[in-house]
Amino acid sequence: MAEFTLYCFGESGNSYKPALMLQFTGLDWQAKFVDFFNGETRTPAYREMINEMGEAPVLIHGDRKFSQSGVILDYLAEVSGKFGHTNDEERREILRWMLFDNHKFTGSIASLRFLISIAKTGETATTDWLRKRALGALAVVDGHLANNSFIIGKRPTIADFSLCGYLYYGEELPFDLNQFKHVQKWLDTIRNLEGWKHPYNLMPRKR
Ligand SMILES: N[C@@H](CCC(=O)N[C@@H](CS)C(=O)NCC(=O)O)C(=O)O
Repeated sequence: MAEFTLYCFGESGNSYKPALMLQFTGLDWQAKFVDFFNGETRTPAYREMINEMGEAPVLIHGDRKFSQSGVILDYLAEVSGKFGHTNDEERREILRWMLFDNHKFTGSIASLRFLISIAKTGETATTDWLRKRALGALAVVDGHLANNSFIIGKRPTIADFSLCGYLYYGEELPFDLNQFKHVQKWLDTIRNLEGWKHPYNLMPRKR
């Protein structure tokens, strides 16, 4: 039995964020498959036993349980001593970018990918709105990375792992990432860090 268990599934970029962190830190972890596509996260049992919010990821460490990828990343930085802040200013910068990620960046990119590539709704007023919002948020991050190798400067932190969570899904992304040159370079740099794996090689899938 591994020290850490991550409830996750391959298609979940939000789960990929802590899975990547577990991978980069070298912590002893195992994945526990969540059958999202058959409704597991919406069952009363999941909400009662695993996560009242009805979401993956969830991290189990001994008798402690965490949900929300940002909280899990923060906890893993604390227990591993890696990829976290070294002072209060960095702590706030990391928090600032992870909040931006959860709200506007992942919030729009993940929803757009779900509608177009998984639910296959076709183009609608909702996807049009989400695409504009996703591209706007990507432009913000691209502009920031024009002057910074990583999100809070010269070294990777949990803010990078949070923001990059959905960007390795290639053709499932319903927009052209090539227009964001600095984002592309940053993704390549993260891809070259020791231990990097694609989400589908890191987390289980059943489809
Ligand atoms: N803000 C949350 C988002 C988690 C989330 O939306 N998870 C999705 C999978 S990527 C989920 O489990 N959805 C379940 C549902 O909507 O029923 C986080 O960062 O952990």
